[in-house]
Amino acid sequence: MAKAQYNADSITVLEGLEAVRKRPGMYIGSVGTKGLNHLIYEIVDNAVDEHLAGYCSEIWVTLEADGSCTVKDNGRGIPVELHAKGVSAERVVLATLHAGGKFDNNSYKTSGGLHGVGSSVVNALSERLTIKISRDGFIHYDEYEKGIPVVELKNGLLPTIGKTKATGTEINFVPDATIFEKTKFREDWLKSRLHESAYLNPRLSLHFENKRAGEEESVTFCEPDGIIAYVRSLNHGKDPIHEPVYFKGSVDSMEIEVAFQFVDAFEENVLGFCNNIFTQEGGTHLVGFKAKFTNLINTYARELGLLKEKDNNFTGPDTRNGMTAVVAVKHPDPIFEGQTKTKLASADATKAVNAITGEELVLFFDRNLETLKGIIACAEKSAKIRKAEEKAKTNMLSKSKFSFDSNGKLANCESRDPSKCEIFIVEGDSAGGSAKMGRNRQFQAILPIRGKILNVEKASMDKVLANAEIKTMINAFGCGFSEGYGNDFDISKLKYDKIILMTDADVDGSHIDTLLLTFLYRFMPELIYNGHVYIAMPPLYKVMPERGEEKYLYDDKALEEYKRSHTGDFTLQRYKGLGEMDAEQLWETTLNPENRVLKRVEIEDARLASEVTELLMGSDVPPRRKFIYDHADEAEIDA
Ligand code: TSJ
Repeated sequence: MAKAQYNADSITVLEGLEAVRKRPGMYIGSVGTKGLNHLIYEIVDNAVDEHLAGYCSEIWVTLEADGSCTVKDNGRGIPVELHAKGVSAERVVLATLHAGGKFDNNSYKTSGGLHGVGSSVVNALSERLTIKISRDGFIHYDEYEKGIPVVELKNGLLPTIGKTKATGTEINFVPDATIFEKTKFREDWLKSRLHESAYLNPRLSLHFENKRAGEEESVTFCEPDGIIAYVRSLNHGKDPIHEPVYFKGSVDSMEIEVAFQFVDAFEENVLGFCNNIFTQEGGTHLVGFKAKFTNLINTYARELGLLKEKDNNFTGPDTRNGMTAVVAVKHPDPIFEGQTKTKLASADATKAVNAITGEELVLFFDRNLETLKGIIACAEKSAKIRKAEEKAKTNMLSKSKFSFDSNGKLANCESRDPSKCEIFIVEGDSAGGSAKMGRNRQFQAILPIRGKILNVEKASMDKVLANAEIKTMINAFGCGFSEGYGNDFDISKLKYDKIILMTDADVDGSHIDTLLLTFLYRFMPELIYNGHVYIAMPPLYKVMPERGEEKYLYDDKALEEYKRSHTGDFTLQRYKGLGEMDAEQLWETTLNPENRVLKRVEIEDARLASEVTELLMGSDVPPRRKFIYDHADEAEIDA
């Protein structure tokens, strides 16, 4: 097909695309699976914006059998008429960096901003992208390769490929395999993201369909109860002490929505969103909510005589002990900062959320005294153990500084250069023993742990810190930890570049992984954010052919492949656990950076960890294998 004529504008466009393709990480964060999945979120966010503008009620997201992704909505359809630059407006949206919003009067845009990178970025990073726009009675068609249009315009307008009474936008794209390390979209992350959008947009239906061979599935996410349902689902399987509390309000052009519910557990789970974007690093909206909440609880506790004159106020974390909350704000012009630009910085959000929380919660608590008392009881429990914790922590830290005994089982490495060092957390003493013998002691440390570590979600902090395995890990990593009232975490003191979880490929092993991830996520989340945490993938099989080389196989796909391609007899050995391998085999298959397979843990894995525990513990078949096969293509061989 003939290419469009080049003029000054199209040269600017090409330069823009070139910039995106040269430094994709700058636009989408990474060229790994996370960045890859972001492509879909960006496109979906455009459709969600159409919903926010009031014109779209359904979004369909399909993972196609050919590896591409289709996103379709029933909105107005991207404008196709001639734009000022002499081409269809669609071209301007899809092929100009940071375009979009130009025709848009929707004031709470998600896409095209700091988080949404703009559909043109997706276009630039796609081998092929096709778009069908149903609008004005016709289906208008356009197509791009690596962001460059391959359809010839007539008088600047798109060709039509049919008539229709419907309206909407449909995009199909194939991510560029020369840009991305992997091109297989992560289905579980996508579904959880779509579900999140459903909770945040109660009048929107999001239909997910997976058409990839062997993975066929279709599910619709629709949550008419919105963030109330979100809080309920976050508390699924826990013991709530009251029904969710919900309130909303607006200040100036900001809209604020809050839902919360306390559970009987020592944990705090407050999620913030701004314009549908999850604010991972928190920010001003949460500051406003938390400050007013703490202030109200202390005021009520004194009024009710539950705090006496001599008593100190509850701390912020005390008043949020057991709280699960979603704070969602809509801001016409949000400012984001922080390492990952997921911290809301707009100062007016603090004031607005503070004000609405004050007004609405007073109304609620005055009418619901029992709930209020239940919440104050949670704060009392927290304050009580806080003192014990402070003591436990001081004891532990002072002891650990001088004594080595809680590091007794650690076989440290010789190098003191953290950038080269690795620590393996190994399940079981026998595998730990083999690992100690098989490792490269120059840079590999081995820390065997016995049985199941404490589930930190369920335990109070003093118990957590009294747990021997946890003490040993905190000591070994060297970077302290952050939790609740204190933050002693300092990543610059981390002694190992890679923290590698090495457990059996069975239900117990995966439970241990989950517990370890939960611990790391709660106490040292930066280790996960910064990509220091890995899961070792020991082989599942060894094949010993009558003729030819012995081989280790890491998943069932590899076994099938081997059976298909290998002629002649062979013996198949199935590894059930790490303990079945001797030191040499363990080195060869799981420790040696030349051969081993490591899966890097991304933050979504940790966020999903508790759901995964349920999945893994609730089934008869050893499902970790399935879980890992589902993600086997994720595994990276680090050579
Ligand atoms: F941008 C995109 F390609 F990523 C994309 C945009 C992908 C998908 C699946 C949907 C959309 C999209 C855009 N859906 N709906 C819209 N709406 C508009 O772009 C639109 C329509 C009409 C008007 C108007 O003022 O008449 C304005 C806008 C921004």
